Amino acid sequence: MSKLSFLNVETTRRSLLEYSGKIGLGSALLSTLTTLPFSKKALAKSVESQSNLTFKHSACLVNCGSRCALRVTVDNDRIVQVQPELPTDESVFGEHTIRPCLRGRSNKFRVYNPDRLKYPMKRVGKRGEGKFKRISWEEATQTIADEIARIRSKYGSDAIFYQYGTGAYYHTQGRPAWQRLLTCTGGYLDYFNTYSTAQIAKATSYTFGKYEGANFTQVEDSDLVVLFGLNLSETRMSGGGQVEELRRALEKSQARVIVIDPRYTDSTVVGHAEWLPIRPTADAALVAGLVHTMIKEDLIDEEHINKYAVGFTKDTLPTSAKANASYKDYVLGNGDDGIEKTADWASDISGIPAPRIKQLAREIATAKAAYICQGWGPQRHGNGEQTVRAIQSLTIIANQFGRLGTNNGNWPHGPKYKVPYLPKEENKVGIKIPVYAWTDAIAHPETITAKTHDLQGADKLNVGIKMIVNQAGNVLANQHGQLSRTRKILEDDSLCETIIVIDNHMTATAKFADILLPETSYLEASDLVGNSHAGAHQYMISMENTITPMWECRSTYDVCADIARKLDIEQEFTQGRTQAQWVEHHYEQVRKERPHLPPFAKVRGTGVLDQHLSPLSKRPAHAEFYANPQVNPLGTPSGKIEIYSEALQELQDNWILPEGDRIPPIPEFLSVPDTPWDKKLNKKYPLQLSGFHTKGHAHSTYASVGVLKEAVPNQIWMNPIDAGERGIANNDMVKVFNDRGTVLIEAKVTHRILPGVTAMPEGAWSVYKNGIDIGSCINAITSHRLTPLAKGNPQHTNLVEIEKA
Ligand SMILES: Nc1nc2c(c(=O)[nH]1)N[C@H]1C(S)=C(S)[C@@H](COP(=O)(O)OP(=O)(O)OC[C@H]3O[C@@H](n4cnc5c(=O)[nH]c(N)nc54)[C@H](O)[C@@H]3O)O[C@H]1N2
Ligand SMILES: Nc1nc2c(c(=O)[nH]1)N[C@H]1C(S)=C(S)[C@@H](COP(=O)(O)OP(=O)(O)OC[C@H]3O[C@@H](n4cnc5c(=O)[nH]c(N)nc54)[C@H](O)[C@@H]3O)O[C@H]1N2
Ligand code: SF4
Ligand SMILES: [Mo]
Repeated sequence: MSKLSFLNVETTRRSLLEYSGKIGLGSALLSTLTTLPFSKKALAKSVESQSNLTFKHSACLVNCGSRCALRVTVDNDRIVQVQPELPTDESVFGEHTIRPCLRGRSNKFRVYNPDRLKYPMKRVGKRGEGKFKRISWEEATQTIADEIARIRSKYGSDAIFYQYGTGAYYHTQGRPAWQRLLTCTGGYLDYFNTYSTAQIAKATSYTFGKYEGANFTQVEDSDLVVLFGLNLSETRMSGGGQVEELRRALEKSQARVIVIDPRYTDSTVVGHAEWLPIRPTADAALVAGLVHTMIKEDLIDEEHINKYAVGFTKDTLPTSAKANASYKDYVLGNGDDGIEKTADWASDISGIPAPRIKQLAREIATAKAAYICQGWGPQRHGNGEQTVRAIQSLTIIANQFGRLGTNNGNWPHGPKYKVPYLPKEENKVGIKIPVYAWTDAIAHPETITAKTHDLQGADKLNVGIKMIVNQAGNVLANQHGQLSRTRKILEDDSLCETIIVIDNHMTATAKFADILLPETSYLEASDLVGNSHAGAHQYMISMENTITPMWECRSTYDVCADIARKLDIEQEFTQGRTQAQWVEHHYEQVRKERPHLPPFAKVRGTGVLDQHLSPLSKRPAHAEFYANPQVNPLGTPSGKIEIYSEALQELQDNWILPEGDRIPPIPEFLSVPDTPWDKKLNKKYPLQLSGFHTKGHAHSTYASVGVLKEAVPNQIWMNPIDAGERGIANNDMVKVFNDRGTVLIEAKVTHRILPGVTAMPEGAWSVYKNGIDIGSCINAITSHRLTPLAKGNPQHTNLVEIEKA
């Protein structure tokens, strides 16, 4: 059986032999085929010529940061298998060319999953109950057109919210199609921030002006790599993406790798790295401890720091600052809190032994070129902005900034291959809420203002959200914090009156739809897409539907064009083009810039096109600024790196913050709610719980695929000490709870996590029964509290108790 798995894991030997007879494969060839690795070009060619199987080219469009091409074997309009593309002469990484991970390769099971949405439906039961009735596309599109018109005239266009959603990165259908439709008909209430990077994006603008980071190819010239909560082995898994880039660079430089993470991650294992286990939210304290040692042991060059940064020493503070407000004063105990940030102090908070902190300070400060980087887990916390700015500041303080082999503390976005998207018109509403505040924008719109929520484009909200268009997203009932609260708000259909959901599967969010539409899955769709942002490897993919769309699934381009016709704006929406014509139009736009490309007819549906490594791949972060800070200032008010930010102090003075929230001008360690420093709550809930992104799924996408669930079960990681105290053994079912809810999940008892700390993958499918999430979805117990500066999501900051179920 295992040898036969090349065709179909569900195929028996007998059926395969019958099948091979039908398609004319000799048994000798068949046995060769089923034993040899299939990535051999010649062999594949011979198969193509001798059989009736066809090979089609698609892509995995999920939001994992990578973008993998898929080579799909099809028999009689049926997907037989999904594999990596074959290497070509262009392949940047040779055999490792854009190699899809386990999720991409499981696509057959995602396409044929029993939970697929098949027909348009409308809700018949109570909102959220999940009872639907099949309707025609005609009725569905007419209802949506009517609702758009009704909500606009009754409440205004700012009552229509276009919800966050990252399930599919199409260029000519999906999200761009809905955005085009909604902007053509008067606009919508928009959001700023993402669930991914709210804290780091905002905080970075105060340190550096704009977000950038040095590609991992930089590591070729490093002797030390320090990764704060960066787990590329799970979060950037493509063979053509960042995990491969870092591996190759390390092979060249042989740099030592240190990973600072509450968990001993796959990246730590694979990178032969040293693991420094840290308590969640404690990174800014660790950094202060490191800088303390560097100051005390005379390992820093103040003149060099002051050339590039403001706020490390007194004499570079702006005149508005208090005399003792510098970062150096904070570290040495001269700041307002009067506490010296010794290694012992940092050890008490972070859990890392003081001698190791001192040694790490020496290692970083004396490295020839240290590449310092952070994932986005460290910032998805209540004090994430502080963590971000502390790690960024460390790079210039330790003189590990600007030179070859160094970085600015940020996870790099690789340069994208620019493939156009369906254009959207100007959004006439012009108002943006922080994305994590959408529940409040439904239930308490009057509380959302510029000074409380950083509301953009207006001082306050008008009526709030009355209609949601939810395309390829599962935040309504799976991916947002404190789901019990979210569900209650959505169940009340007098608040948000209309919810449109477009998905492939019957998700928790789909159950909250009033109108539920089935879209084609990746393998049923045609488009021209660029590489994502993961790595210096650039390319585009021409994908063509590998099978005929099943049931009544349709492309949202066609659906939106139907709605546009009903609203009398079809011509405006389509500009006279079909989706296929838009795809060709986009290709021709690319070809204008890259005349070496062949005509579209030659490459349509052929998969990966125009692979190359970005010429920017060897540039250190902010290289021009480093070379000449006077001539090439940063985008900050001072033009320098702002360790002290006057603009942040102004926000602290002018914004209305909830009690206990602070926005300090320097990257201090802040103890925030739901951490061990929240003493009262910590007594009741003694364990920290952090989330993580698992290789088993990309958020909730792929999370219902059976083979993946078996390969990578959703489990809560617990240290044997914590498990032992609670009589919990490995693989026991446990209840994880706090005041916000209860989750049922299997325990993974392991030394790979610190005592006192637990961790759960995010993205498991939420299933509520009697008030308990029996689907192991972490968001039953996460918080919806906004972070102080970014107004972002602190979904990794939680306190819980655990008991055997
Ligand atoms: N397989 C897979 N890949 C994905 C995704 C997915 O769901 N599945 N999601 C994609 C998306 S949209 C995004 S935004 C990115 C997310 O990428 P990240 O946000 O970086 O991923 P996380 O797993 O949340 O966090 C990374 C690591 O940080 C650690 N960590 C948590 N808290 C702390 C802390 O306080 N300090 C330190 N030092 N470490 C901490 C976690 O244990 C984890 O190992 O990944 C992308 N890639
Ligand atoms: N507790 C906790 N919560 C988190 C996070 C965390 O770290 N911890 N991470 C946050 C982050 S970084 C992110 S980016 C968000 C992600 O949250 P979402 O953007 O909601 O991502 P998914 O959960 O993958 O939901 C995507 C949906 O798109 C659907 N889909 C896939 N392909 C298609 C398609 O071709 N067409 C259509 N119409 N639908 C499709 C999938 O079935 C799925 O329902 O989650 C956030 N939530
Ligand atoms: S999930 Fe990401 S890494 Fe895996 S196949 Fe899809 S795009 Fe590639
Ligand atoms: Mo994300």
